[in-house]
Amino acid sequence: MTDVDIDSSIPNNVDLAGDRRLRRALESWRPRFIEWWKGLGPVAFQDNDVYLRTAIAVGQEGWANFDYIKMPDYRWGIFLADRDADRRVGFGDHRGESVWQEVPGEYRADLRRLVVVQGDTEPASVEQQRALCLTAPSLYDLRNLFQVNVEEGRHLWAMVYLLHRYFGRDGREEADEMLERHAGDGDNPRILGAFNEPTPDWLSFFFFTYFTDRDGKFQLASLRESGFDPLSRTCDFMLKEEAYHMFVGATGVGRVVQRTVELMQEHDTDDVGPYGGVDVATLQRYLNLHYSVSLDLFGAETSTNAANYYAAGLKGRFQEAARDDDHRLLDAARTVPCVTNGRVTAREAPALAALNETLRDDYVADCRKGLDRWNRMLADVDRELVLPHVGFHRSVGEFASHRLSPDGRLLSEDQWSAGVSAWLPTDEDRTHVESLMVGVHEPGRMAGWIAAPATGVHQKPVDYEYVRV
Ligand code: BYC
Repeated sequence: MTDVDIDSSIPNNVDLAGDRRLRRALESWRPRFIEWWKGLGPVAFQDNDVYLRTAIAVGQEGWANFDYIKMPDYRWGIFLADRDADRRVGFGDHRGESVWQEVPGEYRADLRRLVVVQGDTEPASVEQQRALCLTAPSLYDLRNLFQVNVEEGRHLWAMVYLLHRYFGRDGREEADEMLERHAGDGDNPRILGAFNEPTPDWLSFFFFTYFTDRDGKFQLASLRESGFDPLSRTCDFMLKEEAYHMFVGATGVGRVVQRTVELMQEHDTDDVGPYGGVDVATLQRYLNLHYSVSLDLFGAETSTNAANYYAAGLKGRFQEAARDDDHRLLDAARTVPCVTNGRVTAREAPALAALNETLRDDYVADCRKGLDRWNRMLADVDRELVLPHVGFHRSVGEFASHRLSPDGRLLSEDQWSAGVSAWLPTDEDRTHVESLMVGVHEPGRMAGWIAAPATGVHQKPVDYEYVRV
C-alpha cells in the first residue's frame, strides 16, 4: 500500500513531501488552476455547498469520501494505483522486461505527446460544460454535473503531475499550456476535434458522457497497459472515477428515453414535443452526432503513431492480457473498412498499424450495451435507437472524404444535403431542446422531459438536497 498524505495542500500518495522541488512546482501551478477553474469552470454555484465525492485513497474499500463542499475548495489530489513490484511490459518489443519507473529517453517525445493529448481533454470538457449548471433538470443532475467536472479537474492534475515529475522543463511548459488552450477557441483550440464542439444542453451532455467519456474509458484502459509504470498506475485510478461519468450518461439518456416512452403512451403519439418531451427521431439525431464525433477520437484506421506506441510498449490494447496472441503482432493482419471504386468495402492491413481500428471496434461493442438497455424500454412503443454506420459523418480517417448515410450507403453531395436534416440535429431540434432546458431547484423534482433516477447518490434519497441553492 502507498501512504496517502491527505492533509497536504495537494493530497497525494506520491510522496510529494519528500520531493520539495516538485511540490513547490505543483504548488505554483495550483493558483493558475484555481484561477482557470473560477474563470472557465462552472459559470454559477461556485459558492454553494455541493454533495461531492472526493478521492482520498486508492484501495478497493473506502477510496472516496462524500460530503458537502464548495467546488473551489475541492481537494484535487494526485493518486496512483498501488505499485506491483513484479509488473512487466505486456506487449510490443519490450514484452517481458520490467516496466519503467522513469521515462526511457528514446520514448520521451511519444510519451509526452500521449500524456498531453490525454490531459488536454480533461479541462476541455469542463469548459464545454460550464453553462449547463444554469439549466439542470434537477438538483440530483446538477450535483452529478459538478461531480464529473471536479473529477475531470482531478484527471488534469493526474496528467500535470506526470508532466512535472517526469518531463522536466518542457513538461512544465506543457502543463501551463493545458490552461491556455480552450475548447472552441479560434486561435488556441483543444487538441482533439470532439473537445471543441459545444455542449449546449443537457441532452448533449448525457450523450457526451455516454459516448465521449467512453472513448476516455478505452483510451485510459489502453494507457493503463503502458510499460511506463507511473502512467499505467495513474490511468488505473482514473478509470475508477470515469466509470461514474459513463453511468451519468447511460442513466441520463435512459431517463430521457423513459420519459419519452411515458409521454408517447399517455398521449398516444410519436410527436411528444408539444407535451414537453424529446421524440425518438430527435434522440436518434443527437445520438448520431455524438457517436460519430466520438468515433473520430480513435484516429485513422491505420496509423504509424499507434503502431509505434504499441511496439515501444507505451500504449497497449484494451484488456491486453486477456488476448490470445503473441502480444507483438509483427506478422498479424486484420481488415479495416475502406472506400474503393465507389463502394464501402474492406482491405487487409497489418494488425500493428490497425490498432486504432481495433480499439474503435471494442468501443463500438461497448456502446451497443447501453443501446440494448434503452431499446428494452423503447420496445414498449415499438421503436428503437440504432448506432449509425461507422463511416457516417466522420472527419478523421478513411471516411473523412466521403458522405455516408447512417445505414452505410455512399452518397453524393446532393443526396447528403437532401438527407442530413433527418440524420443530424437540426436548428429546429436544438431550439426545441433548448426550450426544455429550465433549471429545477426543488429537491426531488425533475424537469418534465426526463424521468427521475431509480436511486440517489451514495445511499441518499433522490429528493436529497444535493446542492444547497
Ligand atoms: N481530432 O495517426 P492518427 C477522455 C490527429 S477522451 C484532431 O490516426 P493517432 C475524456 C493525430 O493527432 C480520451 N486531430 O492519430 C472524455 C495525428 O496528428 P499528428 C483522450 C486528430 O496518433 C470525456 C493525425 O491526426 N485520450 O479522456 O494514431 C471527458 C493522424 O492521426 C484526431 C487519448 O486520446 C481528432 N479526433 O491517434 C474528458 C489518448 N484524431 O501526430 C476526458 C491519447 C487524430 O500527425 N491519444 N488526430 O500531428 C492517442 O492515443 C492518440 O493521439 C489518438 C490519435 C488516439 C487521439
